[in-house]
Amino acid sequence: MSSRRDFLRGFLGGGATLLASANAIAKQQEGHPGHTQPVSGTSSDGAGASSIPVVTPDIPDLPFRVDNDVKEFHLVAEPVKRELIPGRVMDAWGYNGSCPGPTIQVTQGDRVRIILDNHLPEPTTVHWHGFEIPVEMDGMPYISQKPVPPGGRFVYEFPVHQEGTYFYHSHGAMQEMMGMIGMFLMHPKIPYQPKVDHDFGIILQGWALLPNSTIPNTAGMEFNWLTFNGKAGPAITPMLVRLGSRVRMRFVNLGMDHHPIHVHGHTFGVTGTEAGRQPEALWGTGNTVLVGVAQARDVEFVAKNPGDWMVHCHLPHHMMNNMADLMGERLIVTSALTRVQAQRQMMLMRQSGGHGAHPMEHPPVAENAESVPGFPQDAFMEMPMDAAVAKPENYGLAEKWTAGMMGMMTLVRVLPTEKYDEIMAMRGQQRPAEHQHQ
Ligand SMILES: [Cu+2]
Repeated sequence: MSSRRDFLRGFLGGGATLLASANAIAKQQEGHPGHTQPVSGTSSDGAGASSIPVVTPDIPDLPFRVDNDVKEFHLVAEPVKRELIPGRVMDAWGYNGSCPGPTIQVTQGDRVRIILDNHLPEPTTVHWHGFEIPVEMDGMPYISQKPVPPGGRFVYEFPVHQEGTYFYHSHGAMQEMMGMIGMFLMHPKIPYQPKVDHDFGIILQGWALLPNSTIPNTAGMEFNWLTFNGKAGPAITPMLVRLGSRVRMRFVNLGMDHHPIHVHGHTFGVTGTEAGRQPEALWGTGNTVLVGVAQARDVEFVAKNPGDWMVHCHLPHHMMNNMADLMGERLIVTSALTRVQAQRQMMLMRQSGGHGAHPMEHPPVAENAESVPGFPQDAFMEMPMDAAVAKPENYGLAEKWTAGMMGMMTLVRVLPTEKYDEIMAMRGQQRPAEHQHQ
């Protein structure tokens, strides 16, 4: 395993690093990039008066300006390039250069204005999923408003009286499948109890992306790329938390499949749905939560067990990249693959899956492997690409960790304080352009 110095050189592009100054930056950014202030805090009773901002890994927040007590956001619907894993770029649609769209964070009681500009080649609208707002603001094309033409603008404005994990999306079915969704987080006026130390949001999506195409087949039913916040494992940025802290994770699903999201090493309560906070009596206990289409689920737990713990969809085919390639091969080859065929399968995956730029590597297989019915299964899918996804949040993970990460798989890294601070310092040092494989 490389030393920290080597690692830093890797992602900073060489040169010495000044951890001292990085520490200072990280102190400000700790836990929530893009925010240095709590998002609410209207009451004056000091600690306990505000919620911490939610971190949506690999997705930026949408900035706003305040105009006479109205929080005004500017949302631009447009085509977006999204790199699922290094080397595999998708032509999706989204908002403000991001797919999923940027995260909107407001506080219960806010009045919100969202100026929508349509830079798509066809009409669109934005629906505010589950919002209790006047029907003219509901974003239903032809029903509650005229579709916004290409180059057109529509201004949504409404008071927010709810709280919880919400989202916005186009109400065109195909546009939804092109990625047009974003999180809309309503922080409660009075913070939830018990307070959490870390708060994360993840959008679950599935894509039918044929090996020779960069454009998702929005009518297809064979979903071969499965993403958290528009990234597939191992390119998804892990969630970093302090050992002993209380953690909330919010999951939102918009796609054609339901996703049972499983957290390793911890037991959680389901504290919220797509309609806000649940009464404590309903939280229950679990380690897997089914997030159905159009649903949101918040889970909370105390990160009491140190280590790098998996957070993933438990549908086996959602723990893979490039399902279509595999299915193509398996349809042609009805019996077990020979070693030669397996090698071809691996080549195919490398070509279409972004592994082409990385050295071919696979785990050892037995000498008689091809005579064993069923071989291969996972052997040629597990290809490490640690260097390609190196970033502070991945620092210190086991060598070849990336070989075990595909599809809807990421980590919650429960770190002792020193280690947490060290990585946050590295992150503070890193320039944004090098951070995102966007
Ligand atoms: Cu799934």
